[in-house]
Amino acid sequence: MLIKKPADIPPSEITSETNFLNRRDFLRSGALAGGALVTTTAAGALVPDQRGAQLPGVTPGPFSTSETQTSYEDITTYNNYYEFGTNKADPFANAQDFKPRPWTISVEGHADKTGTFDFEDFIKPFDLEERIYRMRCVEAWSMVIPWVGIPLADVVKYFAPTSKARFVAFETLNDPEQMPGVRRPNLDWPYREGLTIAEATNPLPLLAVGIYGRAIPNQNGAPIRLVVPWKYGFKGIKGIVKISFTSTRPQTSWNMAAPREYGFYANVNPQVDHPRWSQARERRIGSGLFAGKQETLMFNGYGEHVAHLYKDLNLRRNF
Ligand SMILES: Nc1nc2c(c(=O)[nH]1)N[C@H]1C(S)=C(S)[C@@H](COP(=O)(O)O)O[C@H]1N2
Ligand SMILES: [Mo]
Repeated sequence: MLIKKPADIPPSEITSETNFLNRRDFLRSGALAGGALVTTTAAGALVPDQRGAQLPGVTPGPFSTSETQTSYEDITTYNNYYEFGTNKADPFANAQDFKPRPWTISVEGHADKTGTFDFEDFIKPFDLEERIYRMRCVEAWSMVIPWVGIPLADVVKYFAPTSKARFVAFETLNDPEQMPGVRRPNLDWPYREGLTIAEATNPLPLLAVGIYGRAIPNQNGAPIRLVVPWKYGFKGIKGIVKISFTSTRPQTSWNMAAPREYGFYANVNPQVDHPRWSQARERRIGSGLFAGKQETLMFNGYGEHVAHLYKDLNLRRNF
């Protein structure tokens, strides 16, 4: 065989974009030839239980940007995950021994289907897609990340919320044994987030289980985290253990911590500044110290897909 098996690719090579593109061509050609590695009709999501495992059955999803992808190294070493510390390097340093298996997710509230599911059973009904999304942190930096995940809209429809459900609430694991950050009152644990049902059933949000075609690292939210590309990064809750369908607006961690600074909507909006800094521009991580800043786009550039959700909302008051 001339082609390296993905398992033979050492992690050090993953940062190389050329290598990644070659690997993708390889995956595509495998799909075209009907190869065993990738089937075009995925047989349900599967995430092997090994660190950094190659994810099988990933198909390219819609909405991907062609912008230069942030390196694997930057994506996995510059993080926000307060359960593992408040500095950008802390999650990489402190999350290595975290155990993302066994893992259960409970689905609760106003829905036809509810219950507690093993992670494997939770993802199995869905297909794995790769979507390359622009991500914008409220701290005015950004990345371009090739996520692998299952569309949140499919998950919501599968659990069949009733007419009483107006919001979807998410919670992170709260485990002081494994998460040094939750031993301190930095935030009111567990970390919480929420979306309206209309936002959660929009085609863009993903429940991500991978990056760069591999199982998502602990510091990025293993085994499953939310990705909402038109909102600030803090909506992308990591290490999800609970999903609830609620009739009232759920509390969200950053809004609870500083309501004047972080609202429920948290839509990326260059015209509405954070009280302590401008949101007009952003620094693309990995673009070099002297690259300068680039303009932030309304809804992070995803307006054509989501602007209609907010047409009757005053975005200055509902930030
Ligand atoms: N549970 C939990 N999820 C979280 C956070 C956190 O502190 N705890 N930080 C958020 C913030 S502020 C950002 S910018 C993104 C960062 O995701 P990344 O580290 O994978 O880039 O995760 C979000 N999800
Ligand atoms: Mo953030």
